[in-house]
Amino acid sequence: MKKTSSTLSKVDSRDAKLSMAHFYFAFFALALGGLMGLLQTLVRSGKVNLPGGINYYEILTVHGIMMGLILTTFFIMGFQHAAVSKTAGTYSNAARRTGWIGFWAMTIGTGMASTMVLLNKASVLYTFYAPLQAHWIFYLGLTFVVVGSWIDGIAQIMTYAKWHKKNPGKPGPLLSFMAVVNTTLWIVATLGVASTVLFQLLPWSLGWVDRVNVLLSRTLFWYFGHPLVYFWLLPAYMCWYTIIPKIIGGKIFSDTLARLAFILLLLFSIPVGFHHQLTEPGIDPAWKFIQVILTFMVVIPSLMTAFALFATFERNGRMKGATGVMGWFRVLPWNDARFTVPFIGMASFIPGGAGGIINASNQMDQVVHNTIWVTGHFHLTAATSVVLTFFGISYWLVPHLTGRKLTKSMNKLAIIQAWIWFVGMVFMSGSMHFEGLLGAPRRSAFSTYGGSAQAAEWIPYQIAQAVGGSILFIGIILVLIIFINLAFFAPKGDEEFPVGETENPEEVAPLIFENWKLWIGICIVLILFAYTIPFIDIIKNAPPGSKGFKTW
Ligand code: HAS
Ligand code: CU
Repeated sequence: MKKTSSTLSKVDSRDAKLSMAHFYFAFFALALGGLMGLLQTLVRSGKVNLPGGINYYEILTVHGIMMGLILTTFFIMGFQHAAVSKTAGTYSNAARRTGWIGFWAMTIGTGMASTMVLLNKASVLYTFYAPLQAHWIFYLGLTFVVVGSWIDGIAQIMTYAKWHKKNPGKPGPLLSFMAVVNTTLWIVATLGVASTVLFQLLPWSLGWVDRVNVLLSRTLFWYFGHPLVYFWLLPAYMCWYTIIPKIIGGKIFSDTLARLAFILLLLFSIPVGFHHQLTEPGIDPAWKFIQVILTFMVVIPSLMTAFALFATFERNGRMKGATGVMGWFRVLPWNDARFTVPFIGMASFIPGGAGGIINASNQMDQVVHNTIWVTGHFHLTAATSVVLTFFGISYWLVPHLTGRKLTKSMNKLAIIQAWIWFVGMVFMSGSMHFEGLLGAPRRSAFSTYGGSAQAAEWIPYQIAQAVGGSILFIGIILVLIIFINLAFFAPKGDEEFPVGETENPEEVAPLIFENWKLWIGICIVLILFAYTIPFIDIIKNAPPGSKGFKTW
């Protein structure tokens, strides 16, 4: 067979295995987490009771951890390995070994943490806030997951550095650059959660100390929690910026704009955790205000992204003879799952992002905080925009890595799957938003409020959520069917790994983007600025008994 450029540039089969190992685990997490999600919506409808006295918070914890922490981290690391291997070159043996060590550390950690949750010894939700306490094995397991993901990320950084050694004075390939930004963001962010787990929660659950400074641990969690959501989002942006243009037969609007957006996301994602703590006492309102301003800064690169995407679509439309304001819309390849599935995610990010801006606006957050509105918000952003994009990626990446083809029938099923997801989410997330405005709490078992006078008002929305949850569960079954087909049964062949080119072939991104010392330096300065004084306050003014080294 004559080798075409697409076969030549296939991801090396050894790297493909590493990537696929991550995907198997990610989709397993999806199956388990999805089942728990279905149960939750049924229980909240007030019509179903959990059998055998299973605790509502236990299934809520499994759902949150599997979907929010395990599916995402495994998928992202698997995708980034493939993206870096494809665009910066095959991994060295050392990098590949590093990737495998990362994978196994994450897998062992997941096993430890999920065993404890399934034994009802860690029903502490995915945010594991103190004073809820879990078994120490749960915290140790999470530490393994985090450290494993760092090791995974190091394999990507090693490969990127190798590319630079071979190509001095040039900006790295865009997709690899983006993966490395995301890994950097992740490493800086997870330092917060690692510190609360190692220095506070683990010693406390082992009984070495009898109290923790709760505000300090929540603040360290949210130092991590906001960039966590960008760690999920950035791989979706990688697809939107670099892969979608190729699939639709267009061009990347601007390589430089994409890099700038990623750097801004790195800088402004971290010093904003207080926007999750706006109603929390013990934090000076002036610092909350500063972090709200910084939150509005981090919205800017997303607006830049929306601009660049519209520009790509618009120019692609014009090139194909489309006219009028919406002409570009009609010439998009609606029958191609690789496009349609992530596009539905992208479109959902418009209301999802708007909801985020509402949350970040202090006064409005007073209305929605701790209501199920917030759950609605992240089911649009994380569980629709991000996850549909991940599904869309896997529909070509899995066959690419396993040497198979996305067949016509699977392509069709994938499009159906995405529309089912969308409809399920309109019901579920939509009704969560409305119910939240009526004051319905999030994270609460029906039994705690089911008999209250207000609950009667909420019940129709909760039934709508159960309908949505059931539709979404059908969506999950379809994803699993497609994934298993593409991994094991689809016909052998060459599926393309689409990577777009920039519209202006002469465009070379400024080398300043590769000045990692500068970016990490600014990132640290911003973190120190946003957090130093609040941390001093939180430690100095801690309630009696939770002060001092011994107790925090
Ligand atoms: Fe959020 C709570 C603020 C984005 C996830 N968020 C959460 C929680 C999660 C989460 C999981 O300020 C709950 C945490 C918990 O358990 O308590 N969020 C924001 C802001 C943004 C934002 C300002 N969030 C996300 C993303 C997430 C995510 C992304 C996951 C992936 N969020 C908050 C706040 C809270 C919060 C508060 C705390 C609330 C509380 O009280 O507890 C922004 O980054 C959003 C910017 C986005 C945009 C949209 C750009 C649009 C694009 C698409 C273009 C589309 C095209 C297609 C081109 C400005 C890029 C065209 C198609 C057509 C059909 C026309
Ligand atoms: Cu946030």
